Amino acid sequence: MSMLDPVTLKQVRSFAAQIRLETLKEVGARGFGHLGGALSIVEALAVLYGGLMRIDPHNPQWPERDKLVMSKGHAGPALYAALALKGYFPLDWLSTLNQPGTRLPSHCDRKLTPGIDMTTGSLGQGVSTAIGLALAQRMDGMSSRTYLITGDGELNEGQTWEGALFAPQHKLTNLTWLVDYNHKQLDGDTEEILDLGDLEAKFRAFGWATAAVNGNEVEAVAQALEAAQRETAKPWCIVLNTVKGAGVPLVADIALNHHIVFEGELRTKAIATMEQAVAALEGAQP
Ligand SMILES: Cc1ncc(C[n+]2csc(CCOP(=O)(O)OP(=O)(O)O)c2C)c(N)n1
Repeated sequence: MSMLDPVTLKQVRSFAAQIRLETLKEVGARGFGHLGGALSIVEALAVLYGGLMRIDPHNPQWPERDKLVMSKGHAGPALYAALALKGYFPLDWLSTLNQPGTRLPSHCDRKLTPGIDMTTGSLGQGVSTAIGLALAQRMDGMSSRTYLITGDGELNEGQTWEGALFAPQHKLTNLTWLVDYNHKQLDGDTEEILDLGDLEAKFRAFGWATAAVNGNEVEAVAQALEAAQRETAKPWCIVLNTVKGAGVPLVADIALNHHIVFEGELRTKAIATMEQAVAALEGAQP
């Protein structure tokens, strides 16, 4: 069933706002974290977990499920917020983020957190593991799919380009790669460090079916992901044009917002603004 009807889109927009709010509260409880790159992928997570992926939150190990590899593992907090809101684990786990003994570490760990399909954090490696999962799904005759999220700075890793060559050669139509093109990496702009240029054209040249969309707009993301599901010849790469810190101007306006201290007035104001946004969306008409 398409996610593009107005009622579903309204629900997904509301889900995105809730993911954003819970991410702020979660990182706020720890006082610091990778906030910028967690916020930029919220709409993608809202579409994936808000209806696009075939999943069962009450059975996280369901063999027939679609899988997600969050290769930019430092964005775990946004994914944890989505998983908690879907009921994979209690919401109050979120306040334990990155604390000693937590089941929600700073970076994703599939052995600790229900709903995390792959352990990540060493950038680049998730491309290879996602390809392995997609190949295995196909070899096992499953109709399930694998979704991969990488950063743009992450594409500095040569391993990612090996995967970019491999997947089209093997016609991995069950693999969809989302690149979070927020133009920022740890310590500067991608254009200054290693310019990626026209990323969509690069992936097309490697043999992928592609789209470049506003990655912070749920309708555009849903449209592209649904097109990828219909594809029968190539894997899809969706370039998400996003803003690092999207949806939270107080964070987006910080030039180096990769890993920030998030406490005091900044935390209070950002959370209060997001609470208002959640309330406004809940009352909105489709
Ligand atoms: C192999 C490896 N090298 C370095 C790091 C440290 N590191 C963590 S995040 C990051 C920047 C990633 O930038 P990008 O992929 O653009 O992420 P985003 O801006 O979307 O958060 C770096 C260098 C790492 N996690 N893994």
